[in-house]
Amino acid sequence: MNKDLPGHIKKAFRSVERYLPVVDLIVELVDARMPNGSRLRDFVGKLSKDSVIALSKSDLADKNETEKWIKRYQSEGKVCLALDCRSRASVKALAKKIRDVAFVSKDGRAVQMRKVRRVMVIGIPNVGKSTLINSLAGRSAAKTANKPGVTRSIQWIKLSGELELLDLPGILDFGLLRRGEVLKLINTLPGQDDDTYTKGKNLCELLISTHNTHILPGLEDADFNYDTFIENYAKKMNFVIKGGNPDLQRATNDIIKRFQSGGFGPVTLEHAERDFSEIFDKMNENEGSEDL
Ligand SMILES: Nc1nc2c(ncn2[C@@H]2O[C@H](COP(=O)(O)OP(=O)(O)OP(=O)(O)O)[C@@H](O)[C@H]2O)c(=O)[nH]1
Ligand SMILES: [Mg+2]
Repeated sequence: MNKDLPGHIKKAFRSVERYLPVVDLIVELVDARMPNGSRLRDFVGKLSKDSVIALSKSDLADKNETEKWIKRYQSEGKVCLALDCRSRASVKALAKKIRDVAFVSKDGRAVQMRKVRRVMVIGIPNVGKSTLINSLAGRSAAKTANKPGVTRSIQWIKLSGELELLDLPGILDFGLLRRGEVLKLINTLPGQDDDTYTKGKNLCELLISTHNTHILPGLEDADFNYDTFIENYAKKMNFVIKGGNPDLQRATNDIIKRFQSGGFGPVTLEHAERDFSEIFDKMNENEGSEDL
């Protein structure tokens, strides 16, 4: 475990270890806009428990790509489904899967050994864990907000019947932290406003890599250059600073906010049929190229 991780994340790791023996099922929540890039694959893999992969924020992701991700995880033997965690109707399918997996033994017979079945929801910060739990429970039992690090303490939330869900703070492992610049695009790391230039540049490069160039004029240019692109965007939007120069910072923030809030329509930044590891690794090298 990284000794530099924030206290509540270290606590979350300890809680996973502590509660694992009494947990029957893990719901691994990943962001549908970047499924593998937001997945605690190694960590969850080592826990040796039945697990379901749920793709959160699928309302913000490209539906075709989400289908491909589901097929990919299913072909790897995983139970997987896509959700809008804010919608009770959307999480119903997950509630059914949880019951199927948690209450039916491997040979297909109903499990009766213990009455209460416990489910742990694991995922990176701000992926939608508490929102999902609230929708499953049908009430606002867990605190939520659109910033990473909202859940600080661990709590069991009782669902109707014999299910209990564990809401944990978000977890980040070494592999994901190494790709911090990529995670900032989906608003997962605290202190994200420090280098908007890098974020804007990375977002545009990923939009190009995933063939989302129709979103903004200039992205499709064969000799795409971020500095020229963002200057043109600021001019077009009439973002100016004193003296009449284009406001590049405002332009960058505007693009990032629009992407994060779904303002460009559904967009997926990682394709299931291609390995994005190299592209993501390179994103951290874009760091701090220019002062805005
Ligand atoms: N559009 C959309 N927004 C979602 C979805 N799930 C969660 N959100 C939003 O994402 C933000 C973060 O949700 P939380 O449930 O607090 O996330 P968390 O994983 O519990 O975050 P931490 O406790 O900080 O680790 C909130 O603004 C939610 O409304 C979803 O499926 N679609
Ligand atoms: Mg939470």
